Amino acid sequence: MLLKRKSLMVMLGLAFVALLAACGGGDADEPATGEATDTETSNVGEEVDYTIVGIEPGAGMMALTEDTLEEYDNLEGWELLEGSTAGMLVELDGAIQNEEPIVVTGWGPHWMFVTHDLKYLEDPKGTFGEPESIHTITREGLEEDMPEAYEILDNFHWDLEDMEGVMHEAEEGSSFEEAAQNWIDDNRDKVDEWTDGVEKVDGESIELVTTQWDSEYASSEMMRIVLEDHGFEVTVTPVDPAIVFQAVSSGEGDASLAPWLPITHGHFYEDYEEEIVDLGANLDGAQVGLAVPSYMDIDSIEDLEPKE
Ligand code: PBE
Repeated sequence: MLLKRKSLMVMLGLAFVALLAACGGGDADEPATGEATDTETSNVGEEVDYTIVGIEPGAGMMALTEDTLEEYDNLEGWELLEGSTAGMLVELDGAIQNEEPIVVTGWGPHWMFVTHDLKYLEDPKGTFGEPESIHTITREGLEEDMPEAYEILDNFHWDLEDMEGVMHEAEEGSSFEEAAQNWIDDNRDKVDEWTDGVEKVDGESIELVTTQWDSEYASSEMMRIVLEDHGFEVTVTPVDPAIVFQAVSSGEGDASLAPWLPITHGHFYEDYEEEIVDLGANLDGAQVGLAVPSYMDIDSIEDLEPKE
């Protein structure tokens, strides 16, 4: 289903490019002659129409990018395009195939950095922060109500390669469920460390709220299986980051593995800090920033020219 939608979007994108070429639009002709050395002398801002290709409007990264547009004087006149992660990835893919310049909201863990040769632009003002962590949060009272789940969630920590492994397998065509199950089978020792000594329960219901990015599908599916193996009935509900915090603070959701902190979801965290329990990092080394294909001759956000 997802694949089909993706290829339809690619086809639409190609049709659009073909149309542009047929109309003889000056811009569409450029990439044919566009060698790496050209980018040095030409104006990247102009070439990308002073536009950063963004994702879903509710993403933490979108707010960070808006802050970035305000913080950097050289980004005067730039715009951030709202859309979807799938749409951004199609644009990125198209640009790279034609060796055209493009500036996107990038993050990792994500396969975009594996399948494409990308680099983060340096961020001297630090609006995107340093590499951060993905945290586990729970509602108040979970520790008393469901000590077994609380303990497993509290023990849960895995490495970048673990999450990337699940994401990679899912990207290759497996469902997240299959990929997560395979990871669990291959990493029994790690899972045992989280669950050892924790009593099994008999069909208690627990709701995990999560966001709709692959990294969070990977962690939530994996934890769903681990908790189900421990006797829980698990519901996983994907929502916007703001709703993750709202749901856990109100007790509608029991826990979440999705908050990227301290930066990406920092403003939500600040709003709800008093009403949630933060169990700390479940993964270290997540990163967000503006990303460009490596063939582009710029290295820093400050290299992007203002709109005249
Ligand atoms: N992301 C991926 C999300 C969180 C996970 C960085 C695109 C965001 O809220 O920006």
